[in-house]
Amino acid sequence: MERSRAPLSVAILGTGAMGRYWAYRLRAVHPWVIGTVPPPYEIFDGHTKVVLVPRYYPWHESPPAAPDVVLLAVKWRQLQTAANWIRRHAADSILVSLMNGMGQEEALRPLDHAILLCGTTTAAATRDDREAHTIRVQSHGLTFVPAIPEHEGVQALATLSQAHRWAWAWVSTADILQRRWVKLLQNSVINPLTALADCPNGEVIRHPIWRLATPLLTEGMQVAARQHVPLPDDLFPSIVTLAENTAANLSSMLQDVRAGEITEIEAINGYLVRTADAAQIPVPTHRAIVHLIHGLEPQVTS
Ligand code: KPL
Repeated sequence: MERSRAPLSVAILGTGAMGRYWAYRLRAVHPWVIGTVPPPYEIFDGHTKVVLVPRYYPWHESPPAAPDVVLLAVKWRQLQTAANWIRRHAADSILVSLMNGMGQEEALRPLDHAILLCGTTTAAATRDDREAHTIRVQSHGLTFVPAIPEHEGVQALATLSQAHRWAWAWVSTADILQRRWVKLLQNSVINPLTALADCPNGEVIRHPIWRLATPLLTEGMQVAARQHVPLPDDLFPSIVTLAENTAANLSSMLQDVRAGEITEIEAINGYLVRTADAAQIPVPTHRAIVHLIHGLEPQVTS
């Protein structure tokens, strides 16, 4: 397929809250958005309201050219749809995944001719319950992406991110691995516990269910240790701080449960259980949590 002539074209896969957030954050480079919800999108960022009308292509429609960069901002349940789109329209593009959880590499393995940069972000946005096209920016946070200085395209993307102040930090692969594990362990505690207690992040630390936080973290840290991932000493207080800093937020898992959708549990606690099983490490609390969250999801009948 003919490549786009723009200096660096970006396609954002996903039109949920995070897809729209990235369309807003990267608006200076006019990214296309691919998904199911057509623009206009209303973005509330503090007291500022922006109406965004990016170029939009539904999943089934072909874009005019292959994008140079694909930013994966889909939910896990749409990863297969995204992978199919990439296979058809962006087989050689640079893929940047900022999805929660782990296991993207395995899920996207058939596309191993593309460069996959798995990063992590603390940017957060939520969909407005009343207005389907509206999102609220909760935090611009910081985004960490693995730097590959020897790759020309990745280098061009890094330069672009700096020029437009996206707050993307380009760090070593070892650094990113540690950051992804920290995020995984944080999400493995806050997300399912808020979903089970049906409360915002700030309330869960005072809820009786928070007693499960310590066993969840202890088991998760054992799995990380077996993977030789060094972790900071202050992980438990950092999780409490994260919950406090995002106090009014409904975690992404709670949002999914309330919307009656399949959650990301398999990419978070489920990933920990599978990794632990392979290393024969007992993780009974994570196993129970995965089971309980599946009980809150819609039951798929075949
Ligand atoms: O990443 C999050 C999520 O909801 O997925 C946190 C940090 C817990 C914020 O809600």
